[in-house]
Amino acid sequence: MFTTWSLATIVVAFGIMLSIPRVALAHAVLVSSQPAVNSTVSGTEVAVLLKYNSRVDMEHSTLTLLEPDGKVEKVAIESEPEPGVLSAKLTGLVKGAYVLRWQVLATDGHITRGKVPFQVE
Ligand SMILES: [Cu+2]
Repeated sequence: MFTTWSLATIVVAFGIMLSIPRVALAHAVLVSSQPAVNSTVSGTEVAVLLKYNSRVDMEHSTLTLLEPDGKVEKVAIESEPEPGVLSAKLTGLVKGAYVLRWQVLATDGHITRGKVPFQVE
């Protein structure tokens, strides 16, 4: 009995999971980034360009940078060169591993977040 019940629960749960990606299509998803995910850049300054699949609200979006020494810094979003694209500038970079974390508010009112790990040589 218990096994049958569990299987039914799993099937229902899986059905719900399958329906989520269709809803998620309305959210802002990162299409491309500069620096690219897992790329290596050089120099102390890097221009950031994050491109999303939908319009985002620059005022309610945030960028933070996890630095090689573990410090987390807020990064100012400079401009929205075109709808769905955010630009920023990273300065004072040193050699090491960084993670740029983004959180954006899409025009559908949903917040999405993600990260862009990259290396500075
Ligand atoms: Cu959405």
